[in-house]
Amino acid sequence: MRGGSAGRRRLLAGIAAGAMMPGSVAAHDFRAGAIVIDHPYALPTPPGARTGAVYFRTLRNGGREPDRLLSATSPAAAAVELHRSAIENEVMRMRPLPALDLPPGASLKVRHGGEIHLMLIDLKAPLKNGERFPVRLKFERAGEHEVVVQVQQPRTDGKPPAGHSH
Ligand SMILES: [Cu+2]
Repeated sequence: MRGGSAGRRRLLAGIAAGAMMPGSVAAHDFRAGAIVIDHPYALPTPPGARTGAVYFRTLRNGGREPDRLLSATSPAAAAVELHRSAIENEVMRMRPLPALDLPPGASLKVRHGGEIHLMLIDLKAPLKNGERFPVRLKFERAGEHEVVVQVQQPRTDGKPPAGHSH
């Protein structure tokens, strides 16, 4: 189990590095075992909106074992669902995903305008630009880890923000 103990040392080093910068969002990525959660973010929501979405710049499995994101919770919403958007009969629809597969080496883009997002159901308050809120992610292998989501305006690249019309 030589490789296993080396992996464990790397894991502990990662935790120690994270613990040395509490509250820092300069790097703004999070490590859950072999999983790297790079830049969790959400877009501001209009007043009265009941739903929002959480995205990640990337969600990466740097380990050698498959993992899966099983579920998430947040104090910002009554529930958090894993969603995949797809065009069905020329209409964009969102379907709940039972889990999000993270094979070894996978680097998933979970960005706005993409296929996958975490849906915030029944927001307690609108998401305002510049705010942050926690989301707790539950991975099959890496366990439960809390990340801090940054609410931010999307870059103005001419594309409209991804719509969420439930
Ligand atoms: Cu959705």
